[in-house]
Amino acid sequence: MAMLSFERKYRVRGGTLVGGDLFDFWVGPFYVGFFGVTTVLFSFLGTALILWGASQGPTWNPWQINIAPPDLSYGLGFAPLLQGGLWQLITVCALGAFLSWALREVEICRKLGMGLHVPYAYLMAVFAYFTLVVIRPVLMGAWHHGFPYGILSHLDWVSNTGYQYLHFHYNPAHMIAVTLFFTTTFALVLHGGLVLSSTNPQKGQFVKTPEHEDTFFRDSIGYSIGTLGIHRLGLFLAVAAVFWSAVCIVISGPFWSRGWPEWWGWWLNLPIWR
Ligand code: UQ2
Repeated sequence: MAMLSFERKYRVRGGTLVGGDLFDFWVGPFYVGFFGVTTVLFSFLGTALILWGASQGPTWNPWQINIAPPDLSYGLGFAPLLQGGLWQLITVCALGAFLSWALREVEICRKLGMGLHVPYAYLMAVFAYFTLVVIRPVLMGAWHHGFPYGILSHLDWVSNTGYQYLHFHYNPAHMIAVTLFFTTTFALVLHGGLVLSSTNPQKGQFVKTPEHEDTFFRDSIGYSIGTLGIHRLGLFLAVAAVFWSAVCIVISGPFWSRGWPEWWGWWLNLPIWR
């Protein structure tokens, strides 16, 4: 079915969570909805605050612009605008925009009668950001522990935070997260390669069936996970990678404040080695 005739049939009112019919319309190709409006408002306000913060700083070099969280002494209280208050407002705008975007996705899913897999997957990324800038700072008692908003400054934060725990690769949750990220790319290269190899034939050749795809993996490794299964696996791997990333940072500080190599003492001290 041509895209336009499909859209004529399915671009109908209803499915909204908030606002009823009020914002139930499209602008060009984009669905608006109540949460489209809040997404735009939060992102414009957040971007304006970043630009104003940059104008109060020492540089317009895009790599070096930095909007830092408050000093440790402000704890979990409000800080003056140029002492981290901007960072706090920008964080609120970012979370407002991310949550609005997720809810706009939910409304679109509901309109189309689809499952909510995409918004839930997206929300896992929002949860990882929330962990970095809210959950961990709250557990550690100061907004100071959030990461700074800047291209190079956030990289410095990641590096410094890692070295604070001596060697982050010894963090067991980090190990799980990294393994899941690599496994995600492995699954995607298998899937992308398999689909292209069977559905994009040379001139004069025919498109192959899913049985060809199954048979390739049965012949080569004795097992095929199936055409639906590979997508379940991909969603699981990607969501789990992000989840364990959030775990690996939230345990660093609130639940383990020494070097991560030392955490493995429990293994070295097992009585079986004596
Ligand atoms: C598969 C299948 C697909 C696929 C892929 C596989 C026909 C189009 C890639 C193979 C995947 C397997 C065996 C799982 C590998 C496990 C991990 C943890 C990476 O069988 O069905 O459908 O795209």
